[in-house]
Amino acid sequence: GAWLHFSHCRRLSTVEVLGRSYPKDKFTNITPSILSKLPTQLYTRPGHPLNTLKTTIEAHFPDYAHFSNLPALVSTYQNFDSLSFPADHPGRSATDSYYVNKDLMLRTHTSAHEVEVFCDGHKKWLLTADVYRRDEIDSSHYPVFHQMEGARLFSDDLNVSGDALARENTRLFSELSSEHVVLEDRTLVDSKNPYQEHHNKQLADLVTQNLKYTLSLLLFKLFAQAADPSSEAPLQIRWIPAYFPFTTPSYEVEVFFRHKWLEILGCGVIQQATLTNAKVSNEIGWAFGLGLERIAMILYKIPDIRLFWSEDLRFLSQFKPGEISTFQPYSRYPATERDISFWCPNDFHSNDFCDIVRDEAGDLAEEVQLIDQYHDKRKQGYVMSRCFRIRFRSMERSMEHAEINKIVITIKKRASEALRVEIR
Ligand code: FA5
Ligand code: MG
Repeated sequence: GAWLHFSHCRRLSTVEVLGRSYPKDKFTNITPSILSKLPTQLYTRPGHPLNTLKTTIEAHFPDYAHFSNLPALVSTYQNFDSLSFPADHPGRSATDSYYVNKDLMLRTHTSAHEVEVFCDGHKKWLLTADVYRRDEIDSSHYPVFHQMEGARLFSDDLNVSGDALARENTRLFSELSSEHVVLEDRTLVDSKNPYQEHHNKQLADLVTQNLKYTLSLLLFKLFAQAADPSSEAPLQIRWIPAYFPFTTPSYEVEVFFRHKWLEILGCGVIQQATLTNAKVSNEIGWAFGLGLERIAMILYKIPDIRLFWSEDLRFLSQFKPGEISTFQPYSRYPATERDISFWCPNDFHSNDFCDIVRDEAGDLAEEVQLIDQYHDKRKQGYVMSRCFRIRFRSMERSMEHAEINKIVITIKKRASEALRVEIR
């Protein structure tokens, strides 16, 4: 559906997204392969690890409102301005985000819906959605992934909400203990990660504590439940200071996984400007955004983020609805590598090249790696030569060399036309 419409419209001035036509302009960079992901909604498929993770987290927050079918197409106001992103924030750039045109884009995070949900009067809620980012290609990055946003508001009057919050924090703290998880906290509120000026410090402190305890308890439950009793070492989790334009203080949580710290969430105390945009300025509150694939990869021991998109029964039939189990690897089909070298114009950006690769090769593109850069002053106009190595592998079948050759020829052709590179 989406693909045909796109190619049909390619020379016209509109692009069709989820059954509606939108005018194109110089920002338009959404590709047919991305459009084809929009209707998928992996997290709604019973038994899919993303669905089980979503329902497990929702069950942990039974008194929160649960949302999960807001459309991915949002305004730049929703995604950025309503959250106080400055005009020159790099996330706004067309090299990082998918634009339908200058006013409409695919959400890059679930925070894009904060203002509308608060505006509807919800004070405790979770929201699950597919999000889209132009990014590199490797085992933990995919241009479509899933986030779950959570948020909670309290009266900004210490006399109204202080005692209940303090009691709740004491209770949450007493529940925080696990043999399977070690928690490390490297955060401090300081001048680099401050409370907001107009907030009562004591209340802001209680809200920050409530955020940390609420999330830590969720992570303890999730990871303890999935912990392998035979594994010697407990899982390590750490809190570190962070920066987001729409929260302060702000934090990120990382988990030690496969010899590296893997970031699983961002969170913080909501900036007053966001609450004012939502017409709830007499509240104070926190919000978090979880990366669902990252957490599912740890819980299920899934080694590659592309597996979430597999239709292979050897993947799908392993999982039972509601049950978190360890992924059993099956034999992989062989990989084929191809190098493509070209001279680049000065405005060359590797995300543009990766998008062409993804668009032509789809999930056959396992990794794109820049293996060589070469500088030549004598060559007019084109000073940089770059060599990219593309690794192709199918998750479900073996591939013919002729098939790969055909894809590579098309990638070269499209790169020379659209990116004005000169193939070497
Ligand atoms: C955000 O998207 C913020 N909206 C999170 C937030 C919400 C902060 C509410 C404060 C309040 P970030 O870009 O760090 O932050 O992404 C959040 C999480 O999404 C990351 O921690 C990571 O787990 C996941 N994530 C980010 N990029 C990718 C990717 N390319 N592939 C898979 N997961 C990703
Ligand atoms: Mg981050």
